[in-house]
Amino acid sequence: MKLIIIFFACAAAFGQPADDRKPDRIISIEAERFTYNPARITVNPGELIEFVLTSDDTGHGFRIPSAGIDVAIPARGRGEIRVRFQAPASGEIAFECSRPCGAGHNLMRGTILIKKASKKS
Ligand SMILES: [Cu+2]
Repeated sequence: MKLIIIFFACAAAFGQPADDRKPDRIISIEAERFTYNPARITVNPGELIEFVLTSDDTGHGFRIPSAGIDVAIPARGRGEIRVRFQAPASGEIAFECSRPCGAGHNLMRGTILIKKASKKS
């Protein structure tokens, strides 16, 4: 029983990207009412992405529901927040603002598109 618990504890630990790993790609996104720039991002399958998030006005949020990511982006002039995301093998991943920021808050969304793996000939 103990072994099973240890196994799951290790699996959970390895499931999160360790801080000393070098990201495959660093992508800066600027949030402003009520959009992200860029709002559509294309990455390679399986890449470890580090997002650098800043705001050009008020505080915003950055949530990737399918990855369990939800961080607050500080208001303009208050710095940046970095968050890592491991791209899956395929698909389209939605992200959205998670901090009420005004009338267009519910429209503040974006997409991470995973490139199709190129077939070897
Ligand atoms: Cu918002």
